[in-house]
Amino acid sequence: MSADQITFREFLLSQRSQHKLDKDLIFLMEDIATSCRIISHQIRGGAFAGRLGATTSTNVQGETQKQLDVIANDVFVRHCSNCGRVAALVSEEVDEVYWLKDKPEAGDYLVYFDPLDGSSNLDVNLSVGSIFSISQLPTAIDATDDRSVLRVGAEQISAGYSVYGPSTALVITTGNGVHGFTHQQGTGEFRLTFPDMTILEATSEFAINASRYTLWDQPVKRYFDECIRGKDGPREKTFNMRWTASMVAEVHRILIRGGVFLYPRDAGNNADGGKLRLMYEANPMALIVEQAGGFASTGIERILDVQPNSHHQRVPVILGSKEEVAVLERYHRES
Ligand code: AHM
Ligand code: MG
Repeated sequence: MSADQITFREFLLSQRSQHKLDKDLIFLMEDIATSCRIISHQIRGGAFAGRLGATTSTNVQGETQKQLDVIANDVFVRHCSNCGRVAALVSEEVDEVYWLKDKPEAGDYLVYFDPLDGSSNLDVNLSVGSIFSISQLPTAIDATDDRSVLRVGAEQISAGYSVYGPSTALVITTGNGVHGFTHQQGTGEFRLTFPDMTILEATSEFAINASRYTLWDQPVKRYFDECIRGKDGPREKTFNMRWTASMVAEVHRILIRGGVFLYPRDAGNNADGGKLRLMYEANPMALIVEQAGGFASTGIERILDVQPNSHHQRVPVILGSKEEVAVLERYHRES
């Protein structure tokens, strides 16, 4: 990576002139990028700071040390509050909607985020990430009402994630394709390293937590059974399987080399919704995946069309290369 590659700020400013983005959206996205930089820094010092995994230990001053997911949430809340146009924040870490305005105006932003996704990976030093989504209030509201944040995913104006792996990457969309940035040590900048990311239409790689096989619905069992039969099975090709237990890392891999990711409905998790949360996990990833030419589905409907009924709602997730998602949707229809 060279210092000549354009920075995140330069990129956003060029998008602003090409696609007429609101300047406050650019400020907000820069604040989110700053949050990701800080979280990345905190994670890299995690073991030294004694804050990995489920730590709630007391330090030498007798202060309770916060877990990294609580720290990451605080970082997001603090930085997203900088932009005077944010009406409310919805975080995986907080039960309630956090209203920043008493009387939000039309066009004010709603920011949804999972500050540290896949945090079970922290203990074992594997990739984790942050996910965000931005929508807007269509009309002014006189008083805050939590139902106002229940916007359908198709209304998102921006979404993205940061993956804290061997390097820190930031991948975003403002509805004009998907673009990836890598954090450059030294300058501290996110620089554009993966412009116009696209997902291969065909793939022979899938990702699912196969230990949950007995809990899946029939169409997902059928898909899995056929994949593992390889060349001699009905799919007539050899599949590879991956599972990192970190959706951000899975989606990043799919953007780089194709694949399909499933966290389907599962009798061991919430009966109607699988494990992942609609508003700050499934929706942002669905927008990214569709913008990159892939597809995201519950198996039955497009994720971006799911009407939310609660801000922590769960939803089955099947996303990635178009051809495989289509096969899975067909199996759901046929069951
Ligand atoms: P989290 O938000 O509590 O971290 O859970 C979400 C994560 C996803 O990143 C990942 O796909 C999934 O949980 C892994 O779940 P499992 O441990 O059941 O394999
Ligand atoms: Mg999560």
